[in-house]
Amino acid sequence: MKRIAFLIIVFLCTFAQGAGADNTTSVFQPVDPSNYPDNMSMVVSLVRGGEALTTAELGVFIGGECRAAATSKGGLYYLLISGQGSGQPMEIRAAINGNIQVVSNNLTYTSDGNIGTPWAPYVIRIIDLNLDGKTDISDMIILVNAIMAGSKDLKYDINNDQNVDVADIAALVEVMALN
Ligand SMILES: [Ca+2]
Ligand SMILES: [Ca+2]
Repeated sequence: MKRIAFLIIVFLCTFAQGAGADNTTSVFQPVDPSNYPDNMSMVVSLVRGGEALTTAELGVFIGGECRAAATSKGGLYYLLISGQGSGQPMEIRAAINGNIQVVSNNLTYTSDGNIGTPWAPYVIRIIDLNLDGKTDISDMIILVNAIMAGSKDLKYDINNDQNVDVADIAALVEVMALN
């Protein structure tokens, strides 16, 4: 059953990434998949400020090489990642408004593996409080000011624990440290 689910998702990823100019990515240029024997699928939802971010481009990198790239289809990013074997760390980069940043570096490649499905996508939260396409010190200043002002607005809940407090500063430091 798991295998069938994997094949369905691979099909969806292939379909979503299919030919046609409007489906191609412009920032990230993935390798030719025929150079690699294995596949892994990922279905990602990007969330920024509590809303789906559908205008980005996502790239999956292993050893500095782009192994998959996608624009959003129906609000989700379908990635079919080329690889060989399992165990390599993956870095996911997002291009937002012309800026490229690392948004995840804690996932591992698994041959025939799958992370996220169309019905339960893997959620990556983009922390960008001033919506300038970057996660940097400007966002930290906004966050610190919001916490000092006692804001309870969950757009400042960086660590997603439903509270706005100093723990969110530490969480933002971790996000900033990715880049
Ligand atoms: Ca920002
Ligand atoms: Ca929090």
